[in-house]
Amino acid sequence: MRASKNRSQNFKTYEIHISGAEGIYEEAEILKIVKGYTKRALDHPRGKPDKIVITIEEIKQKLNKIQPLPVTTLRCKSPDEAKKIIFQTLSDIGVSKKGINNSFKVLNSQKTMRGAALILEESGIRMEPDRKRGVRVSRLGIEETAKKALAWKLSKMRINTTTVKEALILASKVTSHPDVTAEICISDDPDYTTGYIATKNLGYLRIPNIKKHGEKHGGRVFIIKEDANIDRLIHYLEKIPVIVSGVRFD
Ligand code: PML
Repeated sequence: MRASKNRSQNFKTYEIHISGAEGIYEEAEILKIVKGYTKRALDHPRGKPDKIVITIEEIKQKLNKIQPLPVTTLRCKSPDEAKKIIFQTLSDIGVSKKGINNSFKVLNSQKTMRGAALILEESGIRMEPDRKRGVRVSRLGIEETAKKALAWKLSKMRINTTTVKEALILASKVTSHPDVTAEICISDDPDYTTGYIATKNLGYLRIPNIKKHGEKHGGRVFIIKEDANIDRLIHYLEKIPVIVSGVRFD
């Protein structure tokens, strides 16, 4: 689902991103999911969309199974502290200052992207072919038993929400690609102030107070290997179906 609205300013019309969602579901669930996605788009805190596009595609390929990243919520009291945590975490895994600063530029920009930016870990160069659109992670979901086990685990941590589950599934797909070093995410929802940084080894690290309440900026940055094969990476993120499985009740 993709919801947007047009805004006119200085005789120009801009499309503003309102909300997006992706999933892999059984055919029997389609009506329920479409209703939920439509409601989500119409009620979004970023505003009322004037266009909602819902695309339903049959997946014919075999689904690739992945494990979800382990979840940790860090202690963080302010956006300044969040910045320090992100800086330290990324420096420790070898991301350059330039790479980190360029990532913050994208995340703090008022021009919210629909998809994610790709930033090289050493040179900090942006690599996504279309900067307005970004790379849109698609074809991702969770198996029914894994979904129940994940809900149970997250409930114990008091974070069993759709927002957390969807972000975790997305981060698990993104970091499962060997060319991805880390993902940083700040929600573009003005009411949602928890973000995260995710890596294959460190897991999904939630960062409360990553931005101030009411701020509309946000987005996703995928920090990638300097020699990443960009076409293959984008193909994996956008087209290869991946499903989270094997979550255990323990
Ligand atoms: C989003 O708005 O989709 C991003 C949410 C990021 C954080 C989710 C969490 O609380 O773990």
